Amino acid sequence: MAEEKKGFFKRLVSGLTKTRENIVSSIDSIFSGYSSIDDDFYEEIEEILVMGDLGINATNNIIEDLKRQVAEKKIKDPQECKKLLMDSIKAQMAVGEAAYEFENRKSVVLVIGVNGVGKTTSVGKLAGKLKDQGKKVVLAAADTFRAAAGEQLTQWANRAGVELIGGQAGADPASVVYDAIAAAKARNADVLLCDTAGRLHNKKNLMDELHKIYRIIEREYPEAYLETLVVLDGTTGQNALLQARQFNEVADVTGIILTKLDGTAKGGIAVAIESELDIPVKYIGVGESIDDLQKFNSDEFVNALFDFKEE
Ligand SMILES: Nc1nc2c(ncn2[C@@H]2O[C@H](COP(=O)(O)OP(=O)(O)OP(=O)(O)O)[C@@H](O)[C@H]2O)c(=O)[nH]1
Ligand SMILES: [Mg+2]
Repeated sequence: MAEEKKGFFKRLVSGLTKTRENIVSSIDSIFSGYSSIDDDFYEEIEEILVMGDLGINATNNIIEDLKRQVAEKKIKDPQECKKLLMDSIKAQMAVGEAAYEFENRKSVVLVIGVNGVGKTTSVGKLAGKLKDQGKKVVLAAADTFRAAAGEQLTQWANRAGVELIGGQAGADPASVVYDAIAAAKARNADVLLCDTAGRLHNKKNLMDELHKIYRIIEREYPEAYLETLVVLDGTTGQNALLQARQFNEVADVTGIILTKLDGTAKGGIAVAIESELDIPVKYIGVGESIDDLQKFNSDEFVNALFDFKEE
């Protein structure tokens, strides 16, 4: 377990290389380039954070926090601001254990998101993780829109060693969820993970589909703890934020899975999502294999981003 974590941290550090080059190296040059802390210094940091996709809210908070601490601690050396800045981002993004309540309850996890962001892959990875924790997991292949989707999820189910309930291509996704709930109850499953289709033509369509699924869950499995995770592609920057906002309008989103942090220059979006929408990033993906998904840990994330090694 410790080994696995260490491996993940390494992948995170390397995955965030482009984001680091995009944000951190510019910030570093400001810390070392300025000899005193003045308005220009703050303005330059502010600009980099905004350009680095951290969003206005988070940036303002970080700058305010920095100014307050500099005043309180009477800091004179710009270099000392780095640690303060990191701590400020960490604090803003901290996710408490309560965010993972569904892992310890009888729960239904609905995984939604636009096409290609990594829903099916994330469902597969999450199934593997929960299975490793000794949980009984059932997967619902509720993406009946794409013919190959069921096959793709079946492979993940096999890899993770969990059961899958599917439907014919073109079948009603809500009916697949209905069948999967029956199976989850019959087998006394802990977590029912539902993969959904990313290709719903418009907002009305998506809303109708989701509401139908929610109705089935409420009616058939009211005792289950309901978690709705939106999957966002970390390479899409501001677009990901827009998607999260849109899904939040049609569903009661409880968390984000941010994928493809390996190789994006736009990893700063993780900070923006949290502060602009007040929805926690609960999991991050840094690759395509089953171990490449972990709970989001703000300390780890910011340390990896700044390539900072804890003593
Ligand atoms: N590098 C990288 N690739 C990922 C990650 N997560 C998913 N992918 C890849 O992204 C592609 C799309 O993933 P899927 O899981 O099929 O995405 P989806 O949202 O289910 O797509 P649709 O069902 O078509 O809407 C696949 O090639 C995955 O291997 C990640 O964290 N890192
Ligand atoms: Mg899919």
